[in-house]
Amino acid sequence: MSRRGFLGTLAGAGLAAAGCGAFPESAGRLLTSRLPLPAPFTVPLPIPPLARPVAPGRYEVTQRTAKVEIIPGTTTEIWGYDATFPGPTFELRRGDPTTIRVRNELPEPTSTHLHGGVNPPGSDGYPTDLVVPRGHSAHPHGGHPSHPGMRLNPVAKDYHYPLDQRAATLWYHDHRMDFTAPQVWRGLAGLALVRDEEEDALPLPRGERELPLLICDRAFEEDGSFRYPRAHDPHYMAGVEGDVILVNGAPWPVAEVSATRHRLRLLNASNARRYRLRLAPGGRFTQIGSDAGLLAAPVAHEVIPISPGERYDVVVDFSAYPVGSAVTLTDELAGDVMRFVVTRRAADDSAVPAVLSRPPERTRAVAMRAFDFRRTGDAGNAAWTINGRPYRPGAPLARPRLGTAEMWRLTSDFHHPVHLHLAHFQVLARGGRPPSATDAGWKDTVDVRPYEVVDVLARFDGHRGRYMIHCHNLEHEDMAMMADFDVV
Ligand SMILES: [Cu+2]
Repeated sequence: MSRRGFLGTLAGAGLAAAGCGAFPESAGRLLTSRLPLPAPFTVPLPIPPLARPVAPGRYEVTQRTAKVEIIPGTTTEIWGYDATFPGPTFELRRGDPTTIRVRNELPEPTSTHLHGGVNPPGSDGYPTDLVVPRGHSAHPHGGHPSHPGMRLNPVAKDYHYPLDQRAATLWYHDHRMDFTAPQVWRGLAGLALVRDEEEDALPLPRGERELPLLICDRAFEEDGSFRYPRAHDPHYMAGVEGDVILVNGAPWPVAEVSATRHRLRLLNASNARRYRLRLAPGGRFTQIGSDAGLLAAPVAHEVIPISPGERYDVVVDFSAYPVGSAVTLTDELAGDVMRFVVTRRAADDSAVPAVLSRPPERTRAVAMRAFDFRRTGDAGNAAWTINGRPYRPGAPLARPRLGTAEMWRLTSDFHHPVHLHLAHFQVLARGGRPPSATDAGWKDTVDVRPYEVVDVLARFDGHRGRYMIHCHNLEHEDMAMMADFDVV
């Protein structure tokens, strides 16, 4: 179905159900599973495998379908990078340029975006820069006129990452025009950790005490397959939420830990679900990093609100709990996420220093621009738009100059986690007031809540060319809430 076709049929009923009244914290519509679900905290926490280079600075990864056991006793077909969900974790280093060849053996085209990466436009995962699998129609949009900027790369594409950027928790995921939401739901996402000397010098927990936690929700059919609505279903215009919380691909898992500090790299890889993470029976997260790298100094939080696309790099000190304790990572909005069981005492020479890093300074904004994220049109003809416009590739809404900073004012009618490609930003204000403690640091995604005004200072560094600003609620993204900007 064409974009125009589905926009023409949007009824808006789902949005009304999810978004009316006092604006609940949830952003999507719940899809419930049709099979018995496992008891929480029975499946061990998996750690995604590390990607192995085929040569220095060179990786090859193949997108394939696979049958995996997610709900014990059933199998689920996934679409995975190297047939795993999450995909392999890439351990990358600042100053070591890396090429990743992505080979597509799936039934549909893909585009891979390294989220948080400062990459040239040809390797940024533009939504119409597609890797088309062998045997697929040469016109993946089925009769659409070709989009400006559309590129069809047969079978494989090399993504070049200069890695001239600070240590940070990045992630990669599919970004195909109109189909990101269903393709990420099937499993096309994984982590990429950038390390550097500044981070190496810190006495942070490492090795098995550094846990990447990719958190997402899914729903399952009776036969174990992923449950998802038909693409662009207007009843799910608000976004799709599942009733099973997966961490690293396992339902409400459990991890045994020693009574020591652990570094948790939290990523919300959900399509639409927002979380407010807490520790039960109590405890604190010491935040050391944001989306785009280490903070200047640690910040303590009891609750971490995390919207789709955001990362929080935190340290939890399990020595605060008696051996034998269960420490549950919970979501204030929906319940359990995963559990840690403190099994033994152990020596701990890690620490969280009072000074962590020297992030780049803020520079003066040379321009101010406004981006309004809003549903437009009436029930029969609704779309998610930016400044009133549904996404049109090749029609940039802004032309910031390379090497400058601009203040971008983000306004919203609903929950919209706003993501900028290329540019990292700092939150300057929320609703004219100082930002929240959890807004600290350089970021690439910010949770803009209903009727909120969020001001960010964005730096346009690294590369000229075409990039994007979009909502990271993936259903909103697929229903046109994206725009290009050109760095000139
Ligand atoms: Cu949105």
